[in-house]
Amino acid sequence: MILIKLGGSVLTNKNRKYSFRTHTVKRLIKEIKKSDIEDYIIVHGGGSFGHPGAEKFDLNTPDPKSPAEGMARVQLDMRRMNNHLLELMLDQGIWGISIPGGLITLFQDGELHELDKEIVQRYLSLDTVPVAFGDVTIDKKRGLTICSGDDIMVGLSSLADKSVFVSDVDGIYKDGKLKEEFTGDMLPLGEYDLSKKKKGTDVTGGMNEKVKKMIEISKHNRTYIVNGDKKDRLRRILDEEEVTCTEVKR
Ligand code: IP8
Repeated sequence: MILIKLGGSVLTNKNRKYSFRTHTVKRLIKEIKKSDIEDYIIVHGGGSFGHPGAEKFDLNTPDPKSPAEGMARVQLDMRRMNNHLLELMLDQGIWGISIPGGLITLFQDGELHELDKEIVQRYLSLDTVPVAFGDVTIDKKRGLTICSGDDIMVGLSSLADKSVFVSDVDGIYKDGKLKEEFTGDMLPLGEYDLSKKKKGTDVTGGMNEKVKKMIEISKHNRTYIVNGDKKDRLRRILDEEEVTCTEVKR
């Protein structure tokens, strides 16, 4: 079983609200289809659909503004984004099933508390491809919070033997050098190691938070980050071929 996280930075143009990168996403779906993998789950992030609204309503803080309206708006934006992806998958004969993060998770003070893996497994057993995504969800303390695609990856990690994070960078840099392997003791990343690309809003913590979650995931499976903007890298990593990437290890 392989978990594929399609990051918001490859699915959308993060500097332009609601800008879905149809051409790139079509290619990434083709790469998945062309690869030899059979059982996989797709997870995606929020990009310029989820993050601007989450920021506007402070949904990732203990004290959101107009929480009911914020929840309704951001949930709608995320479902629109998910629909774009599902449509492109369907066009290529991949039967994706929408799994909103808000319906399979429960949070406790901003941290993932529970994730219903059984729902995901049942869709898998029906020969479909579950497509779970970052969302607004219920928080037992705060009322609501943001569930990132990375939280979903953590929650599903015990089901998989490999996790692939598809991003817009070649991997993780330390002291300006791309690392083939990255371990927890190399954190935190310095200013110099973070991508200089302008990324738009990101309410869920940026690269340091992502890498911490990847380290958590690597307790259960082999965990990689690869550049989805470069042709064929996703397919190569899925097929266990040599490719530029970083493997994250505990
Ligand atoms: O892009 C965030 O998911 P992420 C989801 O994986 C929302 O951090 C709703 C902003």
